[in-house]
Amino acid sequence: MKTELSAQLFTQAKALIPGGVHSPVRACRSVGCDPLFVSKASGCTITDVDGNTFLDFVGSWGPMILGHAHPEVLDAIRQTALDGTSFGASSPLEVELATQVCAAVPSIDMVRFVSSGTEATMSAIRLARGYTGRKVVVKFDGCYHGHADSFLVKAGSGVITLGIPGSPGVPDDIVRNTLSIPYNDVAVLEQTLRDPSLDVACVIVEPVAGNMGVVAPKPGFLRVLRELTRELDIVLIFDEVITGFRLAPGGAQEHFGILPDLTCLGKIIGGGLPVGAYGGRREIMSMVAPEGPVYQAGTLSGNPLAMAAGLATLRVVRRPGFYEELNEKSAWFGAELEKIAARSSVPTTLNRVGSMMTCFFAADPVVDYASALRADAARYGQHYRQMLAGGIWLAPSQFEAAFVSAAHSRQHLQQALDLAELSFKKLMD
Ligand code: KE4
Repeated sequence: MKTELSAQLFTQAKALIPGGVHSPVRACRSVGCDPLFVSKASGCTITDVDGNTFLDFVGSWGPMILGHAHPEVLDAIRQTALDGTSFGASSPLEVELATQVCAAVPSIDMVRFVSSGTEATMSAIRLARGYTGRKVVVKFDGCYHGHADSFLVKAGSGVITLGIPGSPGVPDDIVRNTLSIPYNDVAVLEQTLRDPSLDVACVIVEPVAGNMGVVAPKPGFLRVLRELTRELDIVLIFDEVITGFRLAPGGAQEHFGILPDLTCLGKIIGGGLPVGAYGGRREIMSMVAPEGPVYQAGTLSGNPLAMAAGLATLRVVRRPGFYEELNEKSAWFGAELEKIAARSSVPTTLNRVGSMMTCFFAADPVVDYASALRADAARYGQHYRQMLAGGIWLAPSQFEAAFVSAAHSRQHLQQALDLAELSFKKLMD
């Protein structure tokens, strides 16, 4: 596979940009190769600057549920751009998208748009602290909520991949108010939330974790979390930046029937453009400036192009049968992958919820951060490189999710399965 132009660009990039990338996981360090530079993408394929085309299972880390360059999304962006790209003032599209989000997500009465998932989650915990007057944020090991200071303790996603247990530059007196406990452990959860010495403002959780690889909540985990936080007047925040409009129109909270107090969204609601959102109960959201005292602002919040791309995306996902078809073919794909792994005797565990999944190179179940870290990341790296050479674009980390999109046909998925079978065989050589 020719990679000369990517190599040249990477050399240039490293002189100008830290690590040569604008987000650490893209550097592909944990999978032992240099990043390829993308020139274009369409449907379920992505093409690099050297002309190599791949079947894409990253989907820009979740936003591209329709596939890339969907004609309705492109038309919406194109038409909107003709009337200008940013006003720094209110415009009709932000009201329309707010209407769609509030109608689709069961727990959201009011919503505020921002420009990234990180902005959404950092604003949500500030709001929870302002609403309760308390300080402590409880999160879960292996869950990643973006790179705001308060979250960088035992985070998932890029931090696991880079092996940074937190991060330099985060003052102790910030992370002193963040407690990270094991995911799926109701005993530790109850003990923590009932600890009278703790002044817990909120719990933030990925209702399906995607950033230690995909890890589903054990039966009852979310219910107990909801019951305890309600009993103790602790704000429950679902970080649905990945799961929002991925698992269902109403995200994980619709999928599991558990309603949080606040929800963070991102990725899909921007249709590939920069959008994040946080929303929830009116009595909490009305605390946000200028209606209330909790300050949050953003130059490009509600950007018309991003709103238009998000609206076009939600129009398509709302069509009858969209999720049924996506989830059915994802289930088929996951089941076939499990059969291939079993035939190849490569120790793997497949965790899948809807169209998000992770094939862990681990023999035992992966139910939390500690068990995820027992996966063989080096073997994942070998698999990654073999699949890339065969034309399959996977997440460059064992601790991320793979996504199936509406643009993946059964033929595309079968092509990926055939290559996975070859790759597994090589892993056992
Ligand atoms: P952004 O600030 O990257 O838009 O969103 C942060 C975020 C918040 N919450 C969840 C559940 C998330 O998954 C993310 C970001 N996801 C990662 C991939 N797992 C983004 C990829 C990257 O960091 O480059």
